[in-house]
Amino acid sequence: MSVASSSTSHALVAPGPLHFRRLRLVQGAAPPPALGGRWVGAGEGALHAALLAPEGAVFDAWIGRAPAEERRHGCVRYATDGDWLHGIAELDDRATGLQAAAHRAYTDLFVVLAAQRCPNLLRLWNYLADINLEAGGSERYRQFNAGRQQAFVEARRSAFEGAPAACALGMRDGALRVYFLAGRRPPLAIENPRQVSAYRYPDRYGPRSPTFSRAALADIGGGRQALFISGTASIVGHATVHAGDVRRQTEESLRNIAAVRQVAAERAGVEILLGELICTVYLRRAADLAVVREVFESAVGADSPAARECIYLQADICRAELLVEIEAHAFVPSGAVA
Ligand code: 3EB
Repeated sequence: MSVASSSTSHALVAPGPLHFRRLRLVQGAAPPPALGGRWVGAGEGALHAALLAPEGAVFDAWIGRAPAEERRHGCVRYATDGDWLHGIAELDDRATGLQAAAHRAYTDLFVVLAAQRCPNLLRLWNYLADINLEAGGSERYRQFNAGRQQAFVEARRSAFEGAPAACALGMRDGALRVYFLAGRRPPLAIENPRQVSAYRYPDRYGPRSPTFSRAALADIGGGRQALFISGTASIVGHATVHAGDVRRQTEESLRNIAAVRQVAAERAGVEILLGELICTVYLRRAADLAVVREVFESAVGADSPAARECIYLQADICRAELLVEIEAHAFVPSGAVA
């Protein structure tokens, strides 16, 4: 990878660099020229979840080579620079039910990707209302899992080993929303040795398993690679641990992140520092903010970039006993190992 070649075919030419910025913005400010991203707190199409900290609004921006115009297909809005693609599939699930809406959103998203130069998913962020609600005989998260997995299988996408990194959170209301980031090259899927792979969860967690890997490692051009760590909670093996204890759940989530980081660092051939992670912490109960923040900041270092950059959102986690979930990504130099 460090050896430059003058005779590579066009298909092997390295992509332009992908950049990320977590921007704090005042309400009404124009979004920066990004491929796309996620507004929280306030801003155009912000998540239907309270931003507990920091105050104001945050835009998580994915930035390519040049500003790109927004295009549409079905329920998907997206923009691409030819090397990277960011999009949002958004669909009101009230008329059709959530399983059909998830199936439709993912089917549209896969049609968009199949027609692009960058068909490989790097990361997915799933948001849906009332995630733990029992509706029509099953929990809405399970309905979502059924529709999502069916769309992956029909599109001949990896629904098990090699599934993309993801998260799935419950919003206070609103349509199903799936944010996605894709590139030209497939990332390397990474699992957590402390946890059963989510796509192998036993069926007591639902007839169709969740479709995600614990993390993904991707070359993002410019001599850097990105580690995308999926939503990570207090699950060991496949069991929820520390029910009712938000402090212990936060500590266990951080142990899971440490385990994923360790595997990823071996694969990446470089160190991945905890204090350099860009994290989003989802809390079921706003009142837990102080405890979760204290545990998080003492783990990452109160003066670290991770503590400074972290955002805390109120959201429901996909198992009713879970009180906290942490997702993260990190950027590191490309390793010595090709
Ligand atoms: C878990 O580990 C917690 O359904 O896409 C984390 C990350 C979770 C992604 C998803 C769910 C998802 O099972 C929940």
